[in-house]
Amino acid sequence: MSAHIDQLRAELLGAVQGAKDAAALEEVRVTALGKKGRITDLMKTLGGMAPDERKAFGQNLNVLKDEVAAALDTRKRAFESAALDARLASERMDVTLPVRPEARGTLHPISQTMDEVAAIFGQMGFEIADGPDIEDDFHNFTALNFPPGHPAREMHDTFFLAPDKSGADPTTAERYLLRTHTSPVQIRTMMTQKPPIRVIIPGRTYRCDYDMTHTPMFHQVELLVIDTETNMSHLRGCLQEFVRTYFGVDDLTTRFRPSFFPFTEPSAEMDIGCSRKGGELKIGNYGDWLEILGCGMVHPNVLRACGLDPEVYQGFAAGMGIERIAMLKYGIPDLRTFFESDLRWLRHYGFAALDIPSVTGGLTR
Ligand code: 2NL
Repeated sequence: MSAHIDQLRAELLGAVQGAKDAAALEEVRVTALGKKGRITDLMKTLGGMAPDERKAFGQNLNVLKDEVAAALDTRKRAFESAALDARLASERMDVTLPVRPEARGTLHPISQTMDEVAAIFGQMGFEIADGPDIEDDFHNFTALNFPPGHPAREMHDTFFLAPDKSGADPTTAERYLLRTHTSPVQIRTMMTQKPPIRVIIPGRTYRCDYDMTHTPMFHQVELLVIDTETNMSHLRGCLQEFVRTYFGVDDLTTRFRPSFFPFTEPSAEMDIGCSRKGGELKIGNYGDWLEILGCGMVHPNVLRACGLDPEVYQGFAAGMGIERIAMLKYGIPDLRTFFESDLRWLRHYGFAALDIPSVTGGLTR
C-alpha cells in the first residue's frame, strides 16, 4: 500500500514541477485533489478497510495530500512572482529622466522687445493701452490734426477697407482703414480717461509699402503723458531714462533735433550716441549719432479734438518702431526676416519663454 502511495507521490510532484504555467498547474490540482481526483478517490476507499489498515493508510494519504498541496502552492507562487517580474520589467521607467522634454518654442524678438519696453515704462508708472487695428478716419487722422486732403495722409500709404455700401462719402469719417500708427489708441484714451494719463501703446501698424526697410505690417510703441504741468524736460528725462535702461548704457547721451509731426508742437527727433567705426554699429558715447525715435508736445488741436482744454492740460508723446530698436539691440541685420517664420532664424534670435524681462533682473540674457 505504501509503495502505491510513494509512486503516486512521485507522479503528482513530478506533474507539479512539470506544469508549464498557472493553467497547467490548475489541471494538476484538479487531477490530484479535485472531487474526482486521484487522492480524493483513494480517500473514498478508506471506508472499506480494516481499522488498523485504515489508520495507517489514512495517515499516509493525509501526509501525501498536504505534500502535494504545499508543492502546488509553492509552484503557484513561483508563477505569480514570475508574472509580476515580467510586468515590472515591461512597465519599467527611469525616474531619473527629466519630467518633460526641454521646451523648444521661443519668444519672437518682437514679443521680447515689447516685454522689455513694457517693463521699463511700467517701472516709471505707465500703463499699457490697446485698441482696434481697424480704425476710422477720425481716430487715425482727423483727431491727430491731419487736415482733410493734407499730404501727410498720403505719406502714410494707408490701406483702406472697401467702402461700405451705405453711400457714405469715402472722404469723410465713414471710411475704415488699417491704422497707420498706434496714435488712434491715444486719442481713444484721452477721450475716455481723465488726466493725469500715462500710457504706452505697443501694437501692430500697417502701411502699403514694401522694400528693404519697410514691411506692410510693422510694430510701434507710442507713449503719452497728459497732466497739468508737463513740459519738454519731462519728455527728455523720460525718454533718456528709457534708452539708457533699454540699451544698458548708464550715461548714454541723447540729442534732440527739431522735426515735424502734425500731432505735436514742438516736435523733435531724438538721437543717441553711437559709433560706426569699422562698419560696426555700437551704442554709446562715441561721438556719432543714431536716430531712435520721434516725439513732441501734444498739439493743442489734438487735445481739443479729445475734449481737453489746452489752457489746462498739456502733455508729451513719442513713437518708435519696435523692429528698429530690436534690430539695434540684438544685431538683426534685415527687417524682412522678422516676418518670414524661418525656424532657424527663430531659434537663433528667439528668447526663452520663461525669461521674463524686468528692470531689476536685467532685461536681456
Ligand atoms: C515716430 C514718431 C510719434 C507721436 C508719435 C502722438 C500721439 C498723439 C498725440 C501726439 Cl495722440 N503724438 N504720437 C508723437 C510724436 C512722434 O512717432 O517716428 N514713430 C515711429
